[in-house]
Amino acid sequence: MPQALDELFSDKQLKRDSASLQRWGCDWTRSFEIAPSAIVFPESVDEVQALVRYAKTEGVALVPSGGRTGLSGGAVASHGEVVVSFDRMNQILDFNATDRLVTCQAGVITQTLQEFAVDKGFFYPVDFASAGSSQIGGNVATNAGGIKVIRYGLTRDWVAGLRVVTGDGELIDCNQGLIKNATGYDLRHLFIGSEGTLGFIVEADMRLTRQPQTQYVMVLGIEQFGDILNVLAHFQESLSLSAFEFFSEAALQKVVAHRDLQRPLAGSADFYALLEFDESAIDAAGRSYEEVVAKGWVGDGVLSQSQAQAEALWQLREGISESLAEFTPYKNDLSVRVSQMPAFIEDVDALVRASYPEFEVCWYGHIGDGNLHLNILKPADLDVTAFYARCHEISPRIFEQVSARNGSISAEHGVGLLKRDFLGYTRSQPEMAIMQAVKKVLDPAAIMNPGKLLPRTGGFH
Ligand code: S2G
Ligand code: ZN
Repeated sequence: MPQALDELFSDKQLKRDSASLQRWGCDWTRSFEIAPSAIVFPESVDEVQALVRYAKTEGVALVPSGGRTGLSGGAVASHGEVVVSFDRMNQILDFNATDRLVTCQAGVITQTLQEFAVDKGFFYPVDFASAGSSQIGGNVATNAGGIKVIRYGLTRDWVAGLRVVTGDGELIDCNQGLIKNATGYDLRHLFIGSEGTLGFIVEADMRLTRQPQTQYVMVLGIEQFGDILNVLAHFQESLSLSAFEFFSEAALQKVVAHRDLQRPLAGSADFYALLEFDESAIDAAGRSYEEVVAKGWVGDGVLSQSQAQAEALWQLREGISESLAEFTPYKNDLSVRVSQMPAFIEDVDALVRASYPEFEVCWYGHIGDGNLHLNILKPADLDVTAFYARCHEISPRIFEQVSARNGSISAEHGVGLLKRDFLGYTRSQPEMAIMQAVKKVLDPAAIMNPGKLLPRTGGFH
């Protein structure tokens, strides 16, 4: 690696030892080789710009690295790239109560922003299991969703301003935190979800909202996959939900065993719905509960009686991902419109059961916003390469189902390396051509996270 990195960064900002290369060259995927050439830790926007200008001149590939909680290989460095960690750009730079805006450096941990907002009497509503280690820059770069999308939307909806360093080393300031700004293309939304392939997010002006009322949680036992959506529709007739999640009995067994938790109900069911709503909706929720039981959709249910119990019930859902990790799951993160969900679930569940009779399947996810997480668990006696090959074989057939319903082959986890070659199941050829053209404009030397998100067109793979 040219020595110029040593001129750009101090010793404490530059690592080449193998332990560091392994630690910062990966994300939460486990199926890619980890082989960066160096890890750099810029401490300012100027340093990021100087690095990108050097990389553009020298043709050095750069991979952005935040909390490294990604699930699609978006932050994986396998080809000698230089990993750009934002761990040291982790300060909250500004807060304005009137504007309800917090200006964060990219490396601010999501939970830090959530706690900062509460301290100031506000609320940052985007939340998910990895919020304790994910970073705002990565949340914006992947348009992270999580468990409150049904009421609060996605990260995209909370970005009021963005500072980005493009592949030319230019610093672009998008939207300046304005509520209204009708002056042409909103480039903010081009960078949000671009997974570091168009530029590196260095600062974000994040919006805050009012703190919610005390929240109550219900977990309901449901036998038929399709009835989960009947329950969703019925509750939504009489109250506004802040969350509507689901998980299968198989997923519940894994999380109860892994975290030594209490099961939510006396008996078991094939599926469980977890609902969260405001204290003021508790009577309406009680009535809806009785009605869905009377309709035969729900067998049993529990309502949290305290904040502690609400959190314990949430653990049953939020602990699933971590509880499955030991089974090296092959993950699919799918979405269709909620109206398409019942038929889609039936088709994909039948296909998965027929395709993987020998594999254990765990379903869970944010069904209230049309997002299913399908995890196929690796049998103990099957090696990971053979297991992933078997799963990869069937993925196209699952994606055909998704495509037939105009769904997404990656609802919230991004494309990265894992879904890159399947992008055509969700994006049209003209769209992908436009994305390639935009990439050429913003990253002319193809150094910004090359090989990620966009299918290969020759050059860096
Ligand atoms: C979830 C977390 C990542 C995974 O639990 O909602 O997005 O393991 C997931 O699927
Ligand atoms: Zn999720």
